[in-house]
Amino acid sequence: MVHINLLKKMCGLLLLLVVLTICLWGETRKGYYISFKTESKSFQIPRALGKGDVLTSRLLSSKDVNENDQLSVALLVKMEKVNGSISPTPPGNNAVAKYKKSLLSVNVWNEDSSSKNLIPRLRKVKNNYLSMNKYNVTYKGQRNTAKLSPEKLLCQLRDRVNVTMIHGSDGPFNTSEWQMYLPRKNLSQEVGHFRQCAVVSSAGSLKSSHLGPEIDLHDAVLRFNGAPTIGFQNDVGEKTTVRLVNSQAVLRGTAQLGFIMYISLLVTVEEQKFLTDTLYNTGILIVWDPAPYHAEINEWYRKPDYSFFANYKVYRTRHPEQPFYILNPKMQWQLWDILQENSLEEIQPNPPSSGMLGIVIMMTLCDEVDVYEFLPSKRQTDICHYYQRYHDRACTMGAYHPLLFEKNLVKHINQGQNELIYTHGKVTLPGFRNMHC
Ligand code: NCC
Repeated sequence: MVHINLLKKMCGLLLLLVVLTICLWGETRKGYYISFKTESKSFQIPRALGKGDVLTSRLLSSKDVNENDQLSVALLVKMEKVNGSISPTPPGNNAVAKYKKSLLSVNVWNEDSSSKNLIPRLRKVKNNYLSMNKYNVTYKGQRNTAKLSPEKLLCQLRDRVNVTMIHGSDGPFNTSEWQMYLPRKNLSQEVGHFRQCAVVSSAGSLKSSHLGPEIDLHDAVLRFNGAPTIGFQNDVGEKTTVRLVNSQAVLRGTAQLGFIMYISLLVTVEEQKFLTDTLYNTGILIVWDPAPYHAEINEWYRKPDYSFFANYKVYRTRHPEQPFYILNPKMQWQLWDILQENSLEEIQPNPPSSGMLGIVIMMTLCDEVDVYEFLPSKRQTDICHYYQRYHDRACTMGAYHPLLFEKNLVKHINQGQNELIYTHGKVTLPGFRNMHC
C-alpha cells in the first residue's frame, strides 16, 4: 500500500516536471523569435546585407564564433565606423541598440598586421625562407617607416610595376619556333577595355558566400590556378575571362612531377591536371614562374623555377585559338619591392602570390577592380580552398608568399567600405587608367 502511494506521488512529480520543461522550452523559443523579429522590423538593414546576412552576422560577430575557425584575433581590428549606412537607433529600443553594436564590432583585416601576429609555425616558416633566400634577393631600396597615403601607394604601383607579357623580341624567345607559340596580339589588344572587373581568390571562405551572381555581373572575372566554377557557381560565379596560373600548376599531371608534387597530389586528390582538365580551356590564360631577383630573361629561361615551357608548347599546340601568355618575370620583383618598401619588417624574399599579381594585372586592364575574399570576411576559415577540404592557415596568412604583407597593402588602398569586407570579403580598387598621379 505504501509502495503504491509512493509510486503515485513520483508519477505526479514526473508529470509536473515534464509540463514545466515544455512551458520553459516554449518561452525560450518565443523570446528568441520575438527579439529577432523586433530587430528586423524596426531596423533599416543596409542594402549590402541580405536577410540571411543579418542573421549570420549576428551570430558571427558575437562570441558564438567557434574559436577554432577564427584567424588570430590580433590580426583583426574592430571596424571604426559603418560609413553611415546604418540608420540611427530609435531611442529606448534596446534590441536595436544591441544589434547596431554587434554590427559596429565586426572584425576586418588589420592593415598593420605583422609576423608577431602569426602562429609560431608560420613565423618559423617565414624565418626559414628569410635565411634560405632562394632567389638571392638583395634589397637595397628604402623602407617607409611612415605610411604612404593610399593615393601615393597606388601611384607607385602604377608607375613602378610594369605588367608585360613575354613577346617574340624578348631574348631567348626571339626564335622562329617561339614565334609560332607566343600569342600574336598583346594582352590589352586581346581584351580591349574592361569597366568593372572581379578578382576571385580561391579562399575557403568563399564557401556558402552566395557571391556567384554578383561576381558574374562584372565585365571580366579573373580566377587562379585550378579553381573550378562548375559545382560552385552559386558561390564563385561561372564567368572566367582570365585565369592566372603558376608554373607549378602548369606542370601538374605530367611526368615532370617530382616526388613531393606526387605526394601533394595524393593528399589533394581533387587537384586538376593542366593538359587534360577542361577548366583551363575557358578565357585567357597567363602563366607566371618565379625568377631570381636580379635575373635577366635569358638566365631565367635557362633555369626557370619549374620547367613549364614544354607544357606551354604542348598546350598551345592543342589549343591554338586560346590566348595564352607568359608573364614577364620582372613584374613580380617590381611588385615585391613595393611590398617590402612599405612593410616595417623583412618580408619573405619570395615572389608575391598569384592573388597579388592578378590584382595588379586587372588594375592595368580595368576601370575598377572588386577583389573577393582576398581579405577574409565573416566566413573566415582555415579551410584552404573553397573547392577542397584541407585546412592550413598558411593559405590565408602566407608561408612561402609574403601574403600577410600583400593583404596589409590591399587593405590600405581599399576604396570600399569595411562593412563590405566583413560581409562579402570584398575590396574595391581603382584601375590605373583613371588615376591622376
Ligand atoms: O592556393 P592558390 O595560390 O591557388 O590560391 C590563389 C590565390 O588566392 C589567394 N588565397 C587563396 C587561399 C586562401 N585561403 N586565401 C587567399 O588569399 C592567394 O592570393 C592565392 O595566391 C599561388 O599563389 O599560385 C598559390 O598556388 C598554390 C598551388 O601552387 C596552386 O593552387 C596549384 O594548384 C600554392 N600551394 C601550394 O604550393 C601547395 C599556394 O601556396 C599559392
